[in-house]
Amino acid sequence: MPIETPLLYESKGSPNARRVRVFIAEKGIEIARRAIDLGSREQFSDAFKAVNPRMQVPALQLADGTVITEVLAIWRYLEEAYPHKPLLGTTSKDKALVTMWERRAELDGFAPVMEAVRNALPGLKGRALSGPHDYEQIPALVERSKQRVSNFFADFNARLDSAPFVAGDEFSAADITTLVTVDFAANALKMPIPESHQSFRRWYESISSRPASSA
Ligand SMILES: N[C@@H](CCC(=O)N[C@@H](CS)C(=O)NCC(=O)O)C(=O)O
Repeated sequence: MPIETPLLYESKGSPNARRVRVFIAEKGIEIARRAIDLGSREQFSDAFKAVNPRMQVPALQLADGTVITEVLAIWRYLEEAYPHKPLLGTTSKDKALVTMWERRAELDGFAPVMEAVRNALPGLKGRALSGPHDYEQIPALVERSKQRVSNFFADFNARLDSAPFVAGDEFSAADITTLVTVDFAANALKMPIPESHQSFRRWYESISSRPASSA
């Protein structure tokens, strides 16, 4: 059956899918969704492989059948297609700053949390990286990843000492990745933001109370 509006393939337990869900909720748009059950390995089913051969969520299928994967690419599409309430910046300077801070949140925070989790969980043996290729876990990476998460907390606390939002004066996608990273670290690694990091904790309280953050 042809799909008339974009269809988001996602999964409740997926932090990457949550980055897209919160973005959609912040924009206040309605996007049809289909749940892929990662717990029962539905990402490896022939039906989902036909949608995304990389076997990952999120994936956004457009009306013409095009499938967009990668959180940043899905965000870019949604920002252009639904330009009200911009979340990726408006001026050249702000767009660059949102990209810069969002990349730091992903590379210095989100990725180390993911690395620690995927190299530790017994259920992910042989699947240390998601995607089309199998990789063995490297247990020694877990401690290093946790050190990187601690440094991310300290660095972002310093940033939030002097800015109300991660990228500056406005809420943006950089706040979304940071929020998802903080919750992921607290839930999966039992690493909440340390009590000493008051600016980061104040930011978290305010951002997590936004209605879209529960998406
Ligand atoms: N770089 C991708 C990463 C997507 C990704 O890693 N998704 C995870 C869920 S958070 C997944 O699909 N995992 C499937 C698996 O572990 O086999 C993006 O930005 O969307």
